[in-house]
Amino acid sequence: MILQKIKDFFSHPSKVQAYSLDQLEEVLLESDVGIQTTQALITSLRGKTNLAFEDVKNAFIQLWLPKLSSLERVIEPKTYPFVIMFIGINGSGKTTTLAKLAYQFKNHGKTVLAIAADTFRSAAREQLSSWAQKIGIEVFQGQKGADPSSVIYDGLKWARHQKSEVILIDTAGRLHTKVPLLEEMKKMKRVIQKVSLEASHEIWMVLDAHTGHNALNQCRQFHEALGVTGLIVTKMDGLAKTGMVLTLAEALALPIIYLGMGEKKEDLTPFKAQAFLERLFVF
Ligand SMILES: Nc1nc2c(ncn2[C@@H]2O[C@H](COP(=O)(O)OP(=O)(O)OP(=O)(O)O)[C@@H](O)[C@H]2O)c(=O)[nH]1
Ligand SMILES: [Mg+2]
Repeated sequence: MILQKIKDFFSHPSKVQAYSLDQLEEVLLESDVGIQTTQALITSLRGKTNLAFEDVKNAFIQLWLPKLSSLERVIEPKTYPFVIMFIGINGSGKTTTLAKLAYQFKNHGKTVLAIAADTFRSAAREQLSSWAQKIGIEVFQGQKGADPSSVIYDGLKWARHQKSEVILIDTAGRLHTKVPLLEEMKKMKRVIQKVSLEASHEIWMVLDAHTGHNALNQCRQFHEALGVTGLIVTKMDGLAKTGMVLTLAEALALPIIYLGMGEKKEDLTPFKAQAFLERLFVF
């Protein structure tokens, strides 16, 4: 996808014959792969004769594989309860991802409780309830307009009472630039830490793959405020600018846990570096 320009470059016979590394360098820069990647690729390709598209593809994958592989993370909790709070900007796919994950844990025989801490958007609680019904999990609902931290507090107490193994917390979408909303989330995190002392806590940021360049800013600010423990990139089934995953990997090196591949409950796949990189070259 982001590498369409490289493919085009090699699909013009005249260009291939007359190709030069300088021209390829120009194309790489236009393809949005970044200066560092471009320079590393050009260095690794120097001296090769009859350069073809496959050579660039293989060099690109070799270059990125070690870094991206180090960001894979398998979710097999060793201790329960396992608490995950989902955060991100509006419409990134938090609620849908929560539902998909609930479905996976449920299929592994775990008891799952979803806490509806998005008390802001009017249809949010109904959306989560409708998913929960489909999947067959319980939802802890707060009052509409309630303080999300207090909903989390009550929800976690309820989870303890119910002996829930996996607790998934849905939160309202918010911009990374809105300081009061970031402060609100910090408070939510403090509540989780306080109430579930013995549990493992995760904060997963859900990002839409179409976000483009702004993704880095978003991630950085959420991470600074909260200490994000993992990323989920959604809407990978569309024609996404997946290049932003590379930018994030380079700049922040946060684990990438799952990729969202559609709107159905089954459409969540663990992030695998090799498959991800191969996919960048499918047009
Ligand atoms: N194609 C596709 N659509 C997705 C994916 N994940 C979520 N969506 C869609 O994106 C839209 C927004 O998803 P939500 O889960 O409501 O997003 P959210 O982050 O909870 O939104 P807010 O609560 O309003 O901030 C919905 O129409 C989802 O069906 C995905 O992986 N692929
Ligand atoms: Mg939502």
